[in-house]
Amino acid sequence: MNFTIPETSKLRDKAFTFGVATASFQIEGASTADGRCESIWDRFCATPGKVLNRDNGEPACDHYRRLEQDLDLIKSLGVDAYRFSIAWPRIEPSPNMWNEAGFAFYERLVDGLIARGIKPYATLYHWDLPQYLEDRGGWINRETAYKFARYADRVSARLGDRVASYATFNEPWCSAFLGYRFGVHAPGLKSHRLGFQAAHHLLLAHGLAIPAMRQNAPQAQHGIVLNVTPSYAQSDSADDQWAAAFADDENTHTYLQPLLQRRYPSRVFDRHPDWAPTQLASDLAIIAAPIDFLGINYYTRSVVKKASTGDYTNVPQDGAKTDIGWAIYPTALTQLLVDLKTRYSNLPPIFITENGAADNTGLVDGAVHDMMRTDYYQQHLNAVHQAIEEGVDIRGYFAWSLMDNFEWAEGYSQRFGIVHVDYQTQVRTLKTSGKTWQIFLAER
Ligand code: IFM
Repeated sequence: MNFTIPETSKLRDKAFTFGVATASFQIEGASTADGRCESIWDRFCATPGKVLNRDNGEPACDHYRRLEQDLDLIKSLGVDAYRFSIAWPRIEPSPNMWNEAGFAFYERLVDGLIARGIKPYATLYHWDLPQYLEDRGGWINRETAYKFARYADRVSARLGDRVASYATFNEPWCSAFLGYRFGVHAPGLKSHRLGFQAAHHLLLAHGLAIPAMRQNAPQAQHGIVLNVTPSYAQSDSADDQWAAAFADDENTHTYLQPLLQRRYPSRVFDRHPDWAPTQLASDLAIIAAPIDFLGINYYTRSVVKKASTGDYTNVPQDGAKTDIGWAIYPTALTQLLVDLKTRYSNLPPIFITENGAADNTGLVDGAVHDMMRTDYYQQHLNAVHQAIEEGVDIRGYFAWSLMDNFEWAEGYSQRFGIVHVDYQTQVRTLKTSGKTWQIFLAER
């Protein structure tokens, strides 16, 4: 099989970056190796009732110990870049203690990629906060933003321009809202107020970190990655239209407006003044530090209607869904990208930093025929192609994920990989989707 992409598409251009993505906690395992400290996800997994089947980050894909083999696997795909995250608990396992073994692991990873002709795309924070920081309030504590900036400085000073692209945060919406507002991710707190306060401190941490990162790695690109699930109104009624606009402000523009326009969307805090975060007058200017790219993670859309109590509710959707229950709706990706370009005159170049499907098709006779996932990629590549045709500056696309891994509160029950992982034997098997990527990438 191969993906069908128009001959003249920019996606066929070698300047367009294709890659695969992972995150530290989801693949590394080795949670006590070489001085790594406990993270909020280790604690959350150990708390009964939080993670399906009480799964945890051990051994995950045992990537920490299988680094060389996994680097060869990435190479075999023919990708231009590999997007990974760095575990803060390996780098600073206790306050102000900078762990040589932690740096050495990521140095081997980065150098191993470069030796194989693959560009390293590093994310500094993909949800694994050191537990000792959570014990002091985590992202509710303003101090954590300054601690992050120091950590980002150390890492970028060490890895420098060997890393082609640095993202401060992956999906601050998830860290703040799933972690502190809805309680379904670590650390499991449930308060609107705390959710927005955590969001503010994550954004502040991003803005505080960027100048030093730029100084340490002047040739690298610096940015941030947001997850966006665009909201569609269930009907044309003014109420439902309002609900969709409110939901987008709450979930997307609460993050994007401070980053690009130095302000929060008024619709949310006018309606809920008690949700507004405590901030200093200078914070928004710090948050809006110029960035070189914006990463967009896209999986699905939502449909909403005005709620009789509260603001809006999600409406169940008909039609095709992935195995995790998320609607397959590629048109929303094109519309989102075009909408961002229209709304934000200073929108930086976009990278689709994650896109993919949970498809739990199993191994049969040594093969995984994950046709739903393969088709999902085809449809979303078409959607990206269409957005480029409509004038959006998109520079790259990363498939989530390189391999099956720990899917947070869903444990190991949901498989997102283009490579199958047998968690008992740690054998990796390229799926049909992975083979399709391989053929497409080789033929560009
Ligand atoms: O697995 C996650 C990843 O960590 C962040 N983005 C969404 C993926 C699928 O849920």
